Amino acid sequence: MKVTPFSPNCGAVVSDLQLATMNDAQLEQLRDAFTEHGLLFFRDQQLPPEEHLRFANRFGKIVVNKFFKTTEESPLIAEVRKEKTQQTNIGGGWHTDHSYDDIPALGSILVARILPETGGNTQFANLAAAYDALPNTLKTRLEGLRAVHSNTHLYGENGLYRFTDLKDQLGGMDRVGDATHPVVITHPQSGRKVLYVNPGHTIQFEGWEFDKSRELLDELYAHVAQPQFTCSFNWQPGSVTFWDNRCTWHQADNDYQGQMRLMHRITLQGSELEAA
Ligand SMILES: O=C(O)CCC(=O)C(=O)O
Ligand SMILES: [Fe+2]
Repeated sequence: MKVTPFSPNCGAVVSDLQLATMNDAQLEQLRDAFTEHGLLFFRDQQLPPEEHLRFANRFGKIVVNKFFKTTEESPLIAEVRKEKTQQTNIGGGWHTDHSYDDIPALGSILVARILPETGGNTQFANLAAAYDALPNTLKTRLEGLRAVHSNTHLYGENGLYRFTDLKDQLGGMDRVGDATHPVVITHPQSGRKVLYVNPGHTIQFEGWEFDKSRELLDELYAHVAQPQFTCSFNWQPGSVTFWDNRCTWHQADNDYQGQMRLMHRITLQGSELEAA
């Protein structure tokens, strides 16, 4: 198995490995690569739903998303679907999955099922690298802060998604809720300091006025979204990505109107996040 950086600060490509048939030693190597990079890309995989599930179960414990439809094949696999006729896509803005849970997801394993001819890339950002590059004054300001993460503004009764053509694809309107997490966490595996806020779910710093929060969050978001911390993955049939939700953001390009795109996602359970 070979692990090659995808871009200087964002992701790595794992080659010479079939996820479906890897042995236990390879799985351990894969864990190390996942800890080091937080974002792994795989090409030319044979990973039908039952093998997708088996890989997820070998790596960790599966956790089911509260809002997405699941696949016909398994209630443990979420469907990230955009029909030809739909305008809105799932995950079209920068976010990290499940940060609104008290115990956010460890990571997500996304498998391409139906792809548009071109477009439909997924972009990623590295929040450990972004934290390291913050000016010291800003690092000091973030010390000890906690932030509120929510899903109500997206999936609640009056949430953004309810006013789009995704609404019939989403359930769980009554399962919305918030959680608070440290703004700078120590990553449970790598031990690196990570900036843990994201545009999709973080609504404000705990105990701060909304406007003051907004100002600092926007400054942090602009910092993270810079090219040196981000990358864009072009899907091909057989592509798989596996990202760590504690140290990355992602967003799906919505640049293929009139074409269909279908992905299968399995999310893995994480652990409580500790302040750095
Ligand atoms: O469709 C994609 O590329 C990613 C969508 C997304 O946000 C997710 O699967 O968590
Ligand atoms: Fe997502």
